[in-house]
Amino acid sequence: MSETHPTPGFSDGVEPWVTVVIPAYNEEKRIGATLRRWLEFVEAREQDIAILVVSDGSSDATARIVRRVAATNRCVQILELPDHRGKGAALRAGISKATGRYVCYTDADLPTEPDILPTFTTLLEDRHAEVAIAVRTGSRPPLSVPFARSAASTVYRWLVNKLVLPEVSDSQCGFKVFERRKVIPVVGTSRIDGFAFDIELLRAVLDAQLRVVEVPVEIVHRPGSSVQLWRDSIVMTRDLLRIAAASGVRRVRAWGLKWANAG
Ligand SMILES: Nc1nc2c(ncn2[C@@H]2O[C@H](COP(=O)(O)OP(=O)(O)OP(=O)(O)O)[C@@H](O)[C@H]2O)c(=O)[nH]1
Ligand SMILES: [Mg+2]
Repeated sequence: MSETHPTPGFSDGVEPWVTVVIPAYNEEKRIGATLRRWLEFVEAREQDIAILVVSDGSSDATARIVRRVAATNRCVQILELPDHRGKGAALRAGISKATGRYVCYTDADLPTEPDILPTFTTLLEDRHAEVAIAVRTGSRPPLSVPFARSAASTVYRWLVNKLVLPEVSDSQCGFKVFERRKVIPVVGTSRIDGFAFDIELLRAVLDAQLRVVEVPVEIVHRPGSSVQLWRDSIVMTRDLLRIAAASGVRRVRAWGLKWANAG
């Protein structure tokens, strides 16, 4: 598609404006269309944008599809990890390879149109913030989303807010942008391999006194979710409790230190 387009990021050392990291596990049905939309956006922009898809042992055609797109679009690259460890592990690996001023990470099912990206970077600049996260607006999920799935999502969102992230109204929306240099050290401290990666990262970002801004976004629901309700709910709840416990321990330690120094 864009042999003549400047080559952001990957092949010739040009630093992109943003690296977009897309975790993708068995996404053969969705990743092709998503990359097409991103490439349309990239071609319409002056700034260089690099797109890095991270597949960790997908057993379908995901990697083949992305490799084919990457062969003719130098702004696209795939990172193939041998072991299947989860979305968080894939994001951590992808983000560590990102270059440029900003990193955006978003889902392979294109939860929102790419052209929302400049709104996020402008907001980061205007508000002197380091992280901008999409938060789902109050619109009800479509009927195609099973009731049990949307109920589990609502309960989980509430638990996250009460236990770990009172400052954030929606940690799980699949579109986030951050200042790479400021946030990379925080990403380096994260440990969660699964879907709760976002929660751990946002808690650590806030604990590091970095600023998070929220951007209300209308999300598009597409069929083909990678979430397995029971299995993933159990793992996500376990990870949430781990993050809550670790954050509690850190807070108690900080109080202890403050108290000892005051005495
Ligand atoms: N690399 C990698 N990506 C994953 C893994 N699990 C999920 N993902 C990706 O994480 C993103 C979010 O997954 P979705 O299936 O859209 O789940 P969701 O957005 O939380 O929920 P939905 O509302 O059902 O879309 C997608 O890009 C998935 O391909 C994994 O184990 N490895
Ligand atoms: Mg999704």
